[in-house]
Amino acid sequence: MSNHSELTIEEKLLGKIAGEDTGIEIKKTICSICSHNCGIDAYVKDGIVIKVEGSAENAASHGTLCSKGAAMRQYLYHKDRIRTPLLKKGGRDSTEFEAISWENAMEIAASHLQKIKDESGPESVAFYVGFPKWLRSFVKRLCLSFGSPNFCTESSTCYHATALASELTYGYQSSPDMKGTDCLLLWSANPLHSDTSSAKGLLKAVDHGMKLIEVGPFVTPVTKHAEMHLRIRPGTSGALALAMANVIIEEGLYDVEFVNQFTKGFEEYRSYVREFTPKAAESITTVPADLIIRAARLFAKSERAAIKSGASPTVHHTNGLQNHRAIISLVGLTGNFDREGGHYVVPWSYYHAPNGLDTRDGEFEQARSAEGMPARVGSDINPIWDKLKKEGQSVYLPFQIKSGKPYPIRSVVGFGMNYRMWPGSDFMKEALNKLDFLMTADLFMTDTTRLSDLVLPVCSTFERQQIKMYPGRFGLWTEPVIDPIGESRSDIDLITDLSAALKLNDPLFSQGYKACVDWILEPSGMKVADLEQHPGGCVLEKGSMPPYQKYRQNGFPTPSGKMEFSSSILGEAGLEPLPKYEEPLHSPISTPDIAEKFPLVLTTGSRLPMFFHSRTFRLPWTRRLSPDPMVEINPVDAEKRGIREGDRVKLSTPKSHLIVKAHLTGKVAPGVAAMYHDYPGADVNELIYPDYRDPISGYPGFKSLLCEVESVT
Ligand SMILES: Nc1nc2c(c(=O)[nH]1)N[C@H]1C(S)=C(S)[C@@H](COP(=O)(O)OP(=O)(O)OC[C@H]3O[C@@H](n4cnc5c(=O)[nH]c(N)nc54)[C@H](O)[C@@H]3O)O[C@H]1N2
Ligand SMILES: Nc1nc2c(c(=O)[nH]1)N[C@H]1C(S)=C(S)[C@@H](COP(=O)(O)OP(=O)(O)OC[C@H]3O[C@@H](n4cnc5c(=O)[nH]c(N)nc54)[C@H](O)[C@@H]3O)O[C@H]1N2
Ligand code: SF4
Ligand SMILES: [Mo]
Repeated sequence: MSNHSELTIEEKLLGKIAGEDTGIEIKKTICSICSHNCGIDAYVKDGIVIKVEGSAENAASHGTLCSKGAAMRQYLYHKDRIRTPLLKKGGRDSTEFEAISWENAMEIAASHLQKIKDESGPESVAFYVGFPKWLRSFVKRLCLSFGSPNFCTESSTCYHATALASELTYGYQSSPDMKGTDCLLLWSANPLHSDTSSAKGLLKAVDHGMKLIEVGPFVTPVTKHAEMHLRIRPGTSGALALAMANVIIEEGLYDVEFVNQFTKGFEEYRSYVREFTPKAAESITTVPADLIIRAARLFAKSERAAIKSGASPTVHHTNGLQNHRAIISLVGLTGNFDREGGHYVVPWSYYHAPNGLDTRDGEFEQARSAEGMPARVGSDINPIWDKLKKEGQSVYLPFQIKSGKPYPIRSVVGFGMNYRMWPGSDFMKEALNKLDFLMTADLFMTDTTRLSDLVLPVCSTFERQQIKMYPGRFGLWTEPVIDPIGESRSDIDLITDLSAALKLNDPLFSQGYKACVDWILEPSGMKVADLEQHPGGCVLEKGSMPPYQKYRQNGFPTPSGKMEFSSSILGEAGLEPLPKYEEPLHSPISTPDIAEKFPLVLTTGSRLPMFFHSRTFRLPWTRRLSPDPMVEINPVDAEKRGIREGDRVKLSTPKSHLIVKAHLTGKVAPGVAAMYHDYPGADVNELIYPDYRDPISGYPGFKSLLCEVESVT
């Protein structure tokens, strides 16, 4: 590499070249715009980040940054960053705040929370964390030490239901092993938009001969690499999976030894899937029967096969949990569970990274047992969720705040809380407005912080310490690379200070973040100090990956000790034990009367590469890539309605409507409309009923409801 000695100092400064002469230093950190936490080389001069680049030594991101990460400086230094603690002046409807000190803020927070605790019990304070994952164990520990069972998170709408489906079926979660996998069923996942760090590996595997079957209503950047694309009607994954099972069983392509020895309920399942002939499934899913047959054969005849599903698109349906059980049952049926190149079970370690390390996250979170505390939010409605996930079902939070039943929730302490995440976000907003005390911590002033009585400014990864474990045995510890913006602080300092202000006497919190992390890591034999020696990250030497086929020794951690086609837990709860297919609550088949007025199937929130939920709309670089809120429809449907590209249209559901732009694209199938969530000024979640949800998981039906699009131009 050139040492740039031929350049003048002015040229070097212009090129932002690091060196003693330019005073530009390269400091190692990570991007926190999403939880992939790609490695970043921050070019820092005079305490200011002047450039960011992907950090080549990061084994997870390989030196790459996506469009959002590349705009990191706009995120860091945005004018919306909250610079001091803010106290609302005037009543709930006021939008005026006064700046106060941290000391004052902690006193105010503690006195309100203590008062509510004394009057109504600690359970009447709910603690909530939005998308941010890295601080969750700390907030949960705070919540339980305070005495409240109501720890709630954004996972009430994300990933946990796919995990729940897997736990009900296998007793644990698994993921594709991608070691010599011959066939990958990519079921509702668009890694080139949503999981860029895994995309490279996926395309490489395809180059090396792995066959890809894509399932999903959209044409995606992966489609051209796929052997076949099963373009289903949103919300019908279950019917497709059952039809694939039908073909696999009828043609004798299933793993007889595994099924006979290690599964429960196969006969009932076999007899149920007889209904789902490829022809029958074609009429439900719109996928041609011969394509279903070909996909089933390719998947089942492949030596090593796996299913990569998205974190949430299969479960964002009112029938999502059973649909997902039907999908993952195909893994066991074909004998691909817990084996090389199939699905691998690696217990989750610190921050949910499957890396073979033994850590005590669970113990840390449960500083105090929730046993004996009142029932968690939503547990009466979704007892299975409550039993297995052991956290409140956030989707039910606004209902309990509003009704005061079974007991009042009077305060919410929210970290990274965005009420626009909720189905019926207007309903959630009304609920928050009913609280006696709403306190939120965020980097930015948002629609939610603006509602709050007390707003606390937190900082980004560039300004804080953070441990990060990546799947694939790589980890790192960051030190701040710049001073915090304004008086913002790390969430962890806020949490530990609040704990002290509430006099919770937490012996670990009082020692600070690093000591807490060391405590969590202790069984692994690793310490923060080991990671500190490698600021760009290092391979985790400690621990070892578990063997395959653990079930042969230990059975499955389900009530029967087997993989359960027929779930004991669901059966005992009086629910349907088989992964039975039901139509979405609203669909052209289940509610033809509604479909008459709202004939299109609406799917919301499929990921766009330049946005991350609510986070990057405010960044000029990313916003410019998709400036206006738009609904995407197929040109065939547009033509029927006299709609042209860019027309202003009314997108309506039985609940409400929005005026947005029309984008005509073959990406969405005929009969389907798609809109991204969180768009400022056009919140699609206002079009969804707050109780439009799956009866078992409580998950919202974000991705299959009914709508109509009409021209208003
Ligand atoms: N850029 C970006 N990346 C993200 C996020 C983001 O906001 N922005 N969010 C992150 C989070 S929290 C999550 S949960 C993941 C989600 O990311 P993914 O799991 O990839 O989910 P989506 O992009 O919603 O949908 C992926 C594919 O699912 C299919 N699909 C859409 N609707 C349906 C349906 O009704 N049924 C079926 N069977 N398939 C459907 C479509 O073909 C779509 O291309 O992305 C993560 N990554
Ligand atoms: N219609 C529809 N709605 C959906 C979905 C959909 O597909 N369709 N997807 C659902 C899914 S899967 C998800 S994951 C949710 C997204 O859930 P949200 O929680 O809405 O996600 P974000 O908007 O990314 O983050 C919330 C807030 O966290 C703040 N934040 C960022 N980093 C930190 C931090 O380190 N500390 C603190 N205290 N705050 C921070 C951000 O500034 C932001 O205001 O949306 C759900 N809602
Ligand atoms: S926003 Fe992009 S660069 Fe940042 S962590 Fe996520 S994928 Fe990586
Ligand atoms: Mo999510």
